[in-house]
Amino acid sequence: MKDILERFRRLCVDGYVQGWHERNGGNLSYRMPAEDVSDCNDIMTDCRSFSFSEPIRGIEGEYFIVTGTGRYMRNAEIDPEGTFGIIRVNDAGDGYTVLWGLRDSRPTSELPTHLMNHAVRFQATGGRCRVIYHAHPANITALTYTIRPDAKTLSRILWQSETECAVVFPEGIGIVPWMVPGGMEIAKATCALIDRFPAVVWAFHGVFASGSSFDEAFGLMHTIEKAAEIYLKASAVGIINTITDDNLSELGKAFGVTLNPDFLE
Ligand code: 2HA
Ligand code: ZN
Repeated sequence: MKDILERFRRLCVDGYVQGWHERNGGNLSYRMPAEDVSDCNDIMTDCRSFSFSEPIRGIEGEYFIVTGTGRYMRNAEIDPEGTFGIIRVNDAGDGYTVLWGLRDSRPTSELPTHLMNHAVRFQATGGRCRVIYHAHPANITALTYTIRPDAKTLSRILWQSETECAVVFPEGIGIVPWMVPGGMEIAKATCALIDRFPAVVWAFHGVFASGSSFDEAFGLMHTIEKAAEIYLKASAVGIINTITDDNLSELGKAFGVTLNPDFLE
């Protein structure tokens, strides 16, 4: 299999092994640079075309690898062609063509969120962002039942729950209150936050994480989930001390990152 498809598959399997992809939960997309497109040229053929419910700006003519709707990350190992595929968004940005894979399937129900997030994150990162990853990790989802859906509250809890967090996501993490998944409305709500934050939590559902590489997106998801796990464990026993705002400022200085000043006290 092509190297880029192998690397895409590896993240699917790694997420499944973490327990983040029950049944058909979660989905993944990757914006292909020109070198990946030319490497995959010999396996791509125009198969089927579909329309979006409304045009999506900023990704016209782009190629993506995406997981399929109803498909299980668990099966990426044994059935890559049935689990994910390559699509090209048409030049008008109002539909796409499947070029490889997605056998008997279509792209994920969260395709609008993925593609709109790619458009926004591309701008926000000067073109570096390539990966959008949605997963259902248990601890960060559980945490959303215990707080108001507020980015400052969530970001401070995570920063204080694991020393690396403030360095990994100094901007903080966004949160969307509960909404019906799978459509344009939740896509727009997520996009409104992902220009400022590298990841957005969906209350009572899961997380959308972004990255310039599979490592970065997976690592961000992993860091968020681990911090949430530590917080829930510490809360269950009783938190009597924590990482202070002075400590957070010291971390920022030591690692040369600017923590979101709105989230410091
Ligand atoms: O089932 O995760 O949000 C795929 C999903 C929908
Ligand atoms: Zn989901």
